[in-house]
Amino acid sequence: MLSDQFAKVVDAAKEAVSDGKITFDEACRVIGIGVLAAADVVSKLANPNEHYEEVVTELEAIFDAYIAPYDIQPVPDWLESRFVDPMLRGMIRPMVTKLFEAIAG
Ligand SMILES: [Ca+2]
Repeated sequence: MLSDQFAKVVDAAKEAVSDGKITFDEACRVIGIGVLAAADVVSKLANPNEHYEEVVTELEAIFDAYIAPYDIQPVPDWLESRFVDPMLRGMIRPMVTKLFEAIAG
């Protein structure tokens, strides 16, 4: 399972929400750490392209579990649920795609 290798991303997400709120900077930081962790995982896989969906799914699951439920400060709720959450979540797949292009070829 790749999920063990994303433990540091879960830790970063938990730390960001430990005060009961998450700032936009914290959300971006967690996503950045997630992509770095993915780069580390992908670079160690023998057949990385077989694990593309798994990597995307892991990162989206962490986003859904730890970032989406919290109010991102200072974004108003209506804007967050309609725009900011989908935008941040939507960044994950293209970032992982670029990562695979760069590492897996
Ligand atoms: Ca916080």
